[in-house]
Amino acid sequence: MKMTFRWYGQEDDSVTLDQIKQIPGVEGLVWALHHRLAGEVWTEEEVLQVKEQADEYGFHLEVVESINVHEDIKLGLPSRDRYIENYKTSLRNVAKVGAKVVCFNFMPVFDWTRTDLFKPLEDGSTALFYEKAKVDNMDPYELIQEVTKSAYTMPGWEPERLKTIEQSFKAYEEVDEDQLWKNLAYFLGEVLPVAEEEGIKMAIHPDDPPWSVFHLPRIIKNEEAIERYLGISNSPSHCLTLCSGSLGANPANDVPNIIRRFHDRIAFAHIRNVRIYENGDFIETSHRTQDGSVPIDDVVKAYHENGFTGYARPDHGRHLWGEECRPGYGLYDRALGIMHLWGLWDAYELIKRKEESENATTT
Ligand code: CS2
Ligand code: MN
Repeated sequence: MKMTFRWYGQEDDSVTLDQIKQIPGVEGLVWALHHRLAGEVWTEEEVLQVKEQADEYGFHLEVVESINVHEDIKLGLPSRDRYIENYKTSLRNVAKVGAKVVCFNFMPVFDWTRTDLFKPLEDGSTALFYEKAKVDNMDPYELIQEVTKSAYTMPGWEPERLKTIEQSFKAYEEVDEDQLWKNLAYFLGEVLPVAEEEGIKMAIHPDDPPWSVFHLPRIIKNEEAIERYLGISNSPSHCLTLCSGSLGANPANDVPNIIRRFHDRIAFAHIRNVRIYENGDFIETSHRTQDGSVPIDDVVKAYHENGFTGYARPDHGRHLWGEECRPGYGLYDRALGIMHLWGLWDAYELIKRKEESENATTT
């Protein structure tokens, strides 16, 4: 397991590279050109700038999250080919700074959806919260206004995109899940050969939450969908980002089991916990199994027993000790999360070593 940490860049992240350097075992930054809109080319010059910053601290840039997919590609519009060409150019350019995994998602209109970015937990910290009744019953525009009234916005809810959101909703009236699958397959058919050439694994992130929101189609939701997804291509570049918190928001998803089944196609592991309530609400918690509904101890075990050598990151964290940060992306809880993941991993390593030496002495 190669540990990484998501960083939004010098201008946009409250967490500094000095701080990340002090978290044990972090070797690389999960990065992106966050100022680039979906569909735009990431230029060589810009990615080289990020490389310079990372080099100063000895971090690699092997994991990109995300090169976002333009809405026209998801909608299957004729203009998609232009954006796909730009995507290929971006892939070639990130390969120049050592990218080996590119995370992306295929969620219409929005990236992750929450109704409260700073919901208090009983311990006094705050965390990202999803209230099902609100998403089910509120007009998306009203909800966006309410959620983003703080200084922060959510990915996909940026002001420049909100202007076109009405149009996007209209366009999706013509696109059902089957059509979205076809558009995804078309996109992959184009980009996978380039990814292969460049030694990059394209790792799709599951939908968060893993169900339809605002009547938009969503397809990467469960084990069955992952199976269907992997069936699209045999390319070694055709891989997964396995997000325990996204899939884990639906109690029907047995996350450790999904990891055991698809481990050889998981290029990137997002590890975090969520606590699910009976009414369908959920809140993000500490990584510990006891604090949420996802058995993180067994998630790590599933990776460990399969000798997982891919990349991992702690994904989101709570906001602790008054930290001011991007929602879900503070320093403290993600650092605690990493230590928890290492603690589990090292314990499973120790058990394995002991078993091996016992076996060696008895045979
Ligand atoms: C996050 C996502 O929701 C999550 O679990 O990790 O925001 C993720 O960064 C993107 O959806 C990946 O494209
Ligand atoms: Mn994730």
